[in-house]
Amino acid sequence: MSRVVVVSNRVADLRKTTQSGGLAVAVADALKAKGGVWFGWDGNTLEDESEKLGVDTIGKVDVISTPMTIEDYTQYYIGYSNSVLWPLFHYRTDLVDYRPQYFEGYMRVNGKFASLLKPFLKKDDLVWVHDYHLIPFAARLRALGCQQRIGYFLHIPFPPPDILAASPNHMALVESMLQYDLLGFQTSADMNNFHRCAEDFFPDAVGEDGEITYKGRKVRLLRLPIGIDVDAFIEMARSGVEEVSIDRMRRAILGQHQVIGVDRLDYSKGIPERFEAFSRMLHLHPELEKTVSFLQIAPPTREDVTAYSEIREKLEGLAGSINGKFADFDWTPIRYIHRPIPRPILAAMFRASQVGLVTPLRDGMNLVAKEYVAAQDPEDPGVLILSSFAGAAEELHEALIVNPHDTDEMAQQMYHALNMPLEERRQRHEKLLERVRESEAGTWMQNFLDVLEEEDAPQDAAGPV
Ligand code: ADQ
Repeated sequence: MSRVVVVSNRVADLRKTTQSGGLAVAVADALKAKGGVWFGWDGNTLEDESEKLGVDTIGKVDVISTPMTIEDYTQYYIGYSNSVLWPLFHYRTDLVDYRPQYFEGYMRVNGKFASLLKPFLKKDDLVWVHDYHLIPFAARLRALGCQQRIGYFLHIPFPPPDILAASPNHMALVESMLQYDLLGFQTSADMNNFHRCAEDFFPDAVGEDGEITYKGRKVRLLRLPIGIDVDAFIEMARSGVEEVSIDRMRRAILGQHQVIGVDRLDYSKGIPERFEAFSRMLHLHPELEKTVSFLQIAPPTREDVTAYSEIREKLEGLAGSINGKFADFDWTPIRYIHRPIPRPILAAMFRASQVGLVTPLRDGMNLVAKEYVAAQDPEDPGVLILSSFAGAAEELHEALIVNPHDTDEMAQQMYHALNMPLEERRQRHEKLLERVRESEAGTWMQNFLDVLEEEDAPQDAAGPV
């Protein structure tokens, strides 16, 4: 098979065990096993333009990384990617902070990245571009004359036409996506939304059977839910519990059930709604006093974006007021940790928790849902409560599915989960684990690349957009 070149905004540190971000976790797991090249930003910003490319080999992966200027970081990363595209694609038009210079920066950085990568590309490489930061990347590479097959996977939701149209650049975004050979989406809903956008915005785009033809170029569409390295996670959860540190943590909660939530600190994850629902359950069921606590682990991300510092303040206030209302000398109802936690400890914490709360307001997939399932002891598994607005809900039907906007329903389902008979828990868990295995990280990657490689002859470039 051809060499795989992964392109993402940020290259992950393949030596670290504390990646907190779905793309970093899933792609790192799959690429480390398979080998290839990973190209992206190294996480550093510089005052001035400079091309200090870093080239490093970690195991079977060649990592090529570049810093970016502060202006690029502000306009492309903080600006267009995270203050326009992220809220827009999560249906939060109210949070979109659009400025023309953000889009200029976005296009500029995609162009710079393409020029930096081009000298490293070989004729038969399969180029696999990831996520919303790099939508125009194929168009930029094509403009430089690159003829390789280029695929794209969107890790976040794709919105319907009337939401996408809120961005002044919606036509350019969709037209850029039509420059790829293959487009992968997390769910059929996302794929259908893209299809509708292409047909609504471009009457010349002709779509049928998972394909769209536009200006003589054919792009294939694929629904391919992302997954985790299941056996590695099971192993981590099993062996981690024996570690002294975890045991100490478990003893600290002895005699109590634990509900757990683990997310990057992001407004899309529905964390305040979850705190409210936990508080509502304690209010409705005073008999639960001192018998259950809620552990929320949420490391801050993107703190340069105002909406993220606001959510942090909001959560700290909420946790404080709920604890103020219910806590006692020997009981803290909500424990809130906001730093990254090594994955083996995270896995063990999942296993030690009777309920996993995964209740985003909107989420591409949500790997935490799959990790929680994999981490459980099959003999005495915990219960997953899952938002109907997470991509994972398209697969994980045996979870307790909730509407995260409905505090009462979430409170009731949490109570139901805490009291669910063992037999029902086992049955649900068995089925859920089967489903989690169907979309493992390794198979997900292989399936994408197999389809990307399928067409033998590269298509002619349709020209830059
Ligand atoms: P994210 O929005 O980052 O990913 P998610 O899929 O849940 O969301 O992945 C988060 C990952 O970070 C998980 O592997 C989790 O274990 C890890 N993590 C979270 N908190 C952590 C902590 N405190 N310490 C260590 N690790 C932590 C984006 C999309 C998702 C999509 C993924 C993958 O938003 O919808 O599922 O990409 O495509």
